[in-house]
Amino acid sequence: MEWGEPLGKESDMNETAIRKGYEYAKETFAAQGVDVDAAIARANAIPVSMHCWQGDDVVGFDGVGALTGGIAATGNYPYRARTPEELRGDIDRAMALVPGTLKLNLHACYAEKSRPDVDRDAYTIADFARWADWAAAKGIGLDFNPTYFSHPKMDGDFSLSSFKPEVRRFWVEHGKRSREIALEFAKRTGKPCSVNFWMPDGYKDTCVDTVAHRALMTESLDEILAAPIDPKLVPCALESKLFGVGLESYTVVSHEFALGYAITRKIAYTLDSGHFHPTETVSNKLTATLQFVDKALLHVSRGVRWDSDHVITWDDELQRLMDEILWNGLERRVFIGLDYFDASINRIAAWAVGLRNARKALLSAALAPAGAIRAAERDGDHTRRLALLEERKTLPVGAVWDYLLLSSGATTDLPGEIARIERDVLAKR
Ligand code: RNT
Ligand code: ZN
Repeated sequence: MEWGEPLGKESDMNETAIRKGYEYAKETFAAQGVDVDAAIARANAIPVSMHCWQGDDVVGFDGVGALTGGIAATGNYPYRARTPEELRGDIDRAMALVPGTLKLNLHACYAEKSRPDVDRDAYTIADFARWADWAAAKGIGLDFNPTYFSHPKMDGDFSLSSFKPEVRRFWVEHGKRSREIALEFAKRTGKPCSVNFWMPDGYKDTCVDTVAHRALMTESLDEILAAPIDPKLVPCALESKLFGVGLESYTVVSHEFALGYAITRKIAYTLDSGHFHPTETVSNKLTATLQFVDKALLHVSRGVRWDSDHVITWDDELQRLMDEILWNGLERRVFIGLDYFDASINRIAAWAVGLRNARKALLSAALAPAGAIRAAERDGDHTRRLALLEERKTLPVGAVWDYLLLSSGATTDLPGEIARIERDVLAKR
């Protein structure tokens, strides 16, 4: 066989080799005091919320066309999902490629309107009935996001903090409806439904009254959150951002604003990996903020220069983030969602690669001999701590991962499976 020749898809030999690898890994990890099966169970139980918007370049179905708000999906790979049926089909296909517990993170612009004249300020569960039925049938939970972009009622890029009262009114109502819809989702799926508030509000150039918009934003958010809706069923979160494209100089909901608001209003803080200065990392911020907020929501993403939304790879930061969650037992206080959009590659592959990386990093965190590494730190033995951290990187995580794929029916041949889906399904669009 030539080097690089494709392997047969999940052949018997492959399966035998994977099982052998798993046995080897089990012994290797046991020698480190780690129970592989317990680690798999722990990593699999943590829900990862799949963002619906990777499938159609954040276009949605409530009919507004161009993407605004300082975010952009670049690339023109064919086969974008154009209808709710195509999008749900693609989500099903991507989910089938990923092991472990998943949720779907839905944006309000993915409404399937129950009547043609209903707008975002008046949406109800009726406008999302098909999504609720779909999720309930699959037995998965939903998360929700009001959509404060790509809409004629935006005042430029301002929404909740616009100087125009009628603009604020419309968007405040949208926020209220979003919490009501989320409550219905939670009831129908039997699982909590988070609501993430992200508003692009900001200026391209120097803002000279930086207080006014922030005061309005606070007032609008307070009004949205006034209705008593059980935060256990509908945890609300506020997402900060450093800047947007075309909004480089001033962002109303900056890091300090969002963290301060979340602490004082007792809601969750959303940390998006792409929303900070390039040398800042969300993994470094998580336990710092969790001293003061009860819950955090993650938008796991990958910033590259000025784009905050590249497909997540299994890099050091992703691993560090998952280590922080598992090593500190924060599974119930941190909601993990993904947030990226790449229109330059097969969109189902973009989903699957990122979701698999999130799960892989969770598995690696669960498999790591964290107790031994921490003991070294407690003993003040920083040499041993560093050596153990480096040794950990070459433990046979890959062998356990392959076994997890095999035993959960997620493919061990992702490129082959993607090519098959593209040929048999997508190319017929
Ligand atoms: C934008 C924010 C926001 C969006 C999604 C579509 O910078 O990250 O979370 O990406 O809501
Ligand atoms: Zn985000």
